Amino acid sequence: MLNKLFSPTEFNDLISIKGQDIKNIKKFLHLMLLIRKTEQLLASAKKSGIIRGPVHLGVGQEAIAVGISQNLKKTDRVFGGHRSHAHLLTLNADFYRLFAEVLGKETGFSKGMGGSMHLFDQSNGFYGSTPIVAGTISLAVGAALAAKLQNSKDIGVSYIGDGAVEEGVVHECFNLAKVLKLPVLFVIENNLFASHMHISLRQPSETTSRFAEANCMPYKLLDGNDVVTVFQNSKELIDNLRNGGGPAILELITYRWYGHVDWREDIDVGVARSMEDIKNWKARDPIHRLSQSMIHSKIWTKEEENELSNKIDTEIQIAWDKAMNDPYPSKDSILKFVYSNN
Ligand SMILES: Cc1ncc(C[n+]2csc(CCOP(=O)(O)OP(=O)(O)O)c2C)c(N)n1
Ligand SMILES: [Mg+2]
Repeated sequence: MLNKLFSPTEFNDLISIKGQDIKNIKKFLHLMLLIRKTEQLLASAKKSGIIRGPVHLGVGQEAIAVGISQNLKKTDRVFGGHRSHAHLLTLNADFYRLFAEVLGKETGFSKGMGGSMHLFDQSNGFYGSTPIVAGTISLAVGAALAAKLQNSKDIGVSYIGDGAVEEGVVHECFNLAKVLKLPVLFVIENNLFASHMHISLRQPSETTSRFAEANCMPYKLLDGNDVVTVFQNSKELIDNLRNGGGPAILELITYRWYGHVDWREDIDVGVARSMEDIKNWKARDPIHRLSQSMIHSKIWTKEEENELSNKIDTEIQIAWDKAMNDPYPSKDSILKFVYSNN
């Protein structure tokens, strides 16, 4: 199983959808496509210079946020990092406000003052992202503590990368969450790279969930490109969290198609990634695997997929044009929303 997980040529099987709610499966496909296309548009706008700030794209990793989020409530508290478009969009598919944010417009998720790496949408459960690697994990633990003290049954979710696990605060958080038995799910998106460096050059093992054992926590290590696997297994861990079972780690093996930042696919090539690897991992595309499985089970046709794809393209283009025409924040809003004397 483990070898298979890391071998790009061996893990492109169809996804098992037998016994699943078809409505859910269609929703997974819709959301993953929407997130993919939103990020692809960001990639091309970055390439053409319209977007000024950096964008860290998670194309190829969509199944993780989509699978987990179907088990979340709006009152749960989700925290992300520098690569968090999917974490937010799966809770609130308002790609228009993401476009506006990335373009620095006042209609954006953070009123145009945060950009791609400072996203915030509390009413839908997204409590924030920051570019500081592992910068929000302690906030997720704090939010889980609050939820526990409020007897609310809400949970905290912390999305971190395999690189973030190398930050000391992560281990303090694992420890504290366990000792206080907090309802927090630590999701490790292991895409095998931190910036340009492969995990084998940074850690003694290619997996990170071994730290769950050190902290006596339940954990699962799974194929992050299989949305149904992610959905089912996160459900099990989340149900346990809500019932007072204490924190858990979910490590998901995946791969990002673009380089560390912005639109270049090959920015990491020559450092540690080969074009061959990228090609093989693309064969493990979480969207294609799901749509193929749906077509195979006759709950979906290629025509329906094309129709959905065209519909999303149109919606995204309309949203992008609207965001492009939106105003920038006024100067006095800087004093109102960035600095506060409150
Ligand atoms: C505290 C801190 N150290 C270093 C950086 C520079 N940096 C930005 S992203 C990144 C790699 C993060 O890798 P990982 O956690 O695996 O996330 P991924 O980029 O793979 O999604 C680094 C080192 C930073 N932003 N913050
Ligand atoms: Mg990584």
